[in-house]
Amino acid sequence: MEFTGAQLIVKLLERQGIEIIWGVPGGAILPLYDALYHSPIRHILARHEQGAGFMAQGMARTSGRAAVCMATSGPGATNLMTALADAKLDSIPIVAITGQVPRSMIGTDAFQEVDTYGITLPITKHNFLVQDAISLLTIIPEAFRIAESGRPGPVVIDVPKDVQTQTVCFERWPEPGAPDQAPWCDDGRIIRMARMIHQARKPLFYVGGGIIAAGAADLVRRVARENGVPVVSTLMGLGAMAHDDPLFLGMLGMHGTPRANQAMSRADLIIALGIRFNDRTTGKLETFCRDAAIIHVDVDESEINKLKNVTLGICGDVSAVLARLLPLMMPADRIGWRREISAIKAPGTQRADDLDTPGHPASLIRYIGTQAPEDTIVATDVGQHQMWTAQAYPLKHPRSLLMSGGLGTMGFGLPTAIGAAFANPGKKVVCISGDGSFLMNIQELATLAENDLNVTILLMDNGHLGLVRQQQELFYDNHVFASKFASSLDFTAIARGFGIRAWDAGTEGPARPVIDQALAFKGPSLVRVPIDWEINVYPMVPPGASNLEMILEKETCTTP
Ligand SMILES: Cc1ncc(C[n+]2csc(CCOP(=O)(O)OP(=O)(O)O)c2C)c(N)n1
Ligand SMILES: [Mg+2]
Repeated sequence: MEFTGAQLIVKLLERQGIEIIWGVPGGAILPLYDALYHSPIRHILARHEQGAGFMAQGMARTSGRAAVCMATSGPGATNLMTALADAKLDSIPIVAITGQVPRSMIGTDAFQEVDTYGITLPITKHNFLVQDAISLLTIIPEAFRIAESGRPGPVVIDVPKDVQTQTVCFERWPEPGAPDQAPWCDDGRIIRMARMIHQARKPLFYVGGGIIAAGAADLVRRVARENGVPVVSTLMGLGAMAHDDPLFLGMLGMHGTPRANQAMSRADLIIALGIRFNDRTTGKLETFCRDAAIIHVDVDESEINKLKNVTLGICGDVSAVLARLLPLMMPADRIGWRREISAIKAPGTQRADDLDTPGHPASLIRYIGTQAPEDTIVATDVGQHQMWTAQAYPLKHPRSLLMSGGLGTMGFGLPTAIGAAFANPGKKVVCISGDGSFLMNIQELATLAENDLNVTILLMDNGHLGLVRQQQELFYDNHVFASKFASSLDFTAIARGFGIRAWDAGTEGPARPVIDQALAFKGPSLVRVPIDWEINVYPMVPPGASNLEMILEKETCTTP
């Protein structure tokens, strides 16, 4: 068989089962675009490569499978970086294909040349600079294998233009790339894990994004129920437990529930599943769960004992580990421990108040969650609106909340929601954004409109970079600086300019009926919701403080 490098890439992607690619073309990747012209793979034109990267994330985060984005060399590749770094920190499988200047021009500062391989080394799970078209036969399946194996992550394939046009002969197609078997741990460790749980008086599950990635949410629910063990979650683990499960104590950490943070400090055994002891969840690490024994299960061996020394480390697929643990669990209700947690005082009251105050953003977000279909997918941006969503959205299912956890990327929401809508055509997708974040990828409204996707944007407009203003108020003597927008934008007019249905909950009546209308609308829509700029997200653990030093409301605020 005789193929060009570009044709090879496209055929190998087809054989891999790829149906959609998001990207923006340019000179160094035009041979590949020309090969795509002849392929059944759909190409979706984003308006910025970062948008394309996050659209691929929207598919990967909701499906668990690697999704593909493309960019040209130089500025196309550099525009992709934020989405790649974001995927790296949140362990999302992405395969990004970038064009590169011809091999003979590499290192000459040629037009639109950047060292994509060098730049992406620290922000990808792996990267390739393709030296010869024939090697694509191994590199393309290998990229998918790496992206999806063990702890998932982004992989870059940088393809010089002359490699795309190079013709090669070969005999056989390789097998599509598939994830490796997860590492296997011996029975002894699982038995020891079961024994430690049985012997503990106050055990607590601490679950993270690894549970979602491993498809282990049902198993966590079953093991917890079987043995009466309460559960706390990281931001990335939200959805693993239903929000109203009696065993679920909510999110822990910086904006977590006081009950979750207090329970963590009282537990005598922490069973950490698919988490990485990130500072936003642990607070000051030295004081985090100081008196508890810790079991840590993770598919990535390098996470075990990385930040916190643990009593028992188990490297393996958390789903397989829980499936082996389940038959060893003895029924228990742990009524004493659960009563102790329920009796924890004060805690959580701030959030309950917020939910009961009709104009409070948390209450509006809870309302959206009760009105939207149960299988709705929610993507947020980064800021106060994100934290209110994490605290208040009534989640029932894994993979239904999409957030930039590790990198905290403003601009994540809209393109990720678009990718999720492509991947889940029957479902409603809601994007909860802020007036700061939304502007960071607003150009993707064009992609949204022309593809007529069922995405409703709730734009929480407080005229501020709210979470920054909040930190300035609490920790910098209220020096509100560079976080208030001097001008206010007519977001509904802007949305309409892109061809999107838009309502203004400020001028068109109370927010709830307007939200109802937008949710009922099938297609791209936006509701601007004015938010009182003075409202802060509480509770809040000051950066660097212990999780027990939560600020519950304004009056009690302290400087770290
Ligand atoms: C790309 C990027 N730049 C800067 C920041 C720092 N940052 C975190 S939250 C935030 C404010 C977000 O404002 P907005 O989207 O309006 O949300 P709000 O907090 O007002 O709800 C900023 C600037 C970031 N997270 N990402
Ligand atoms: Mg804002």
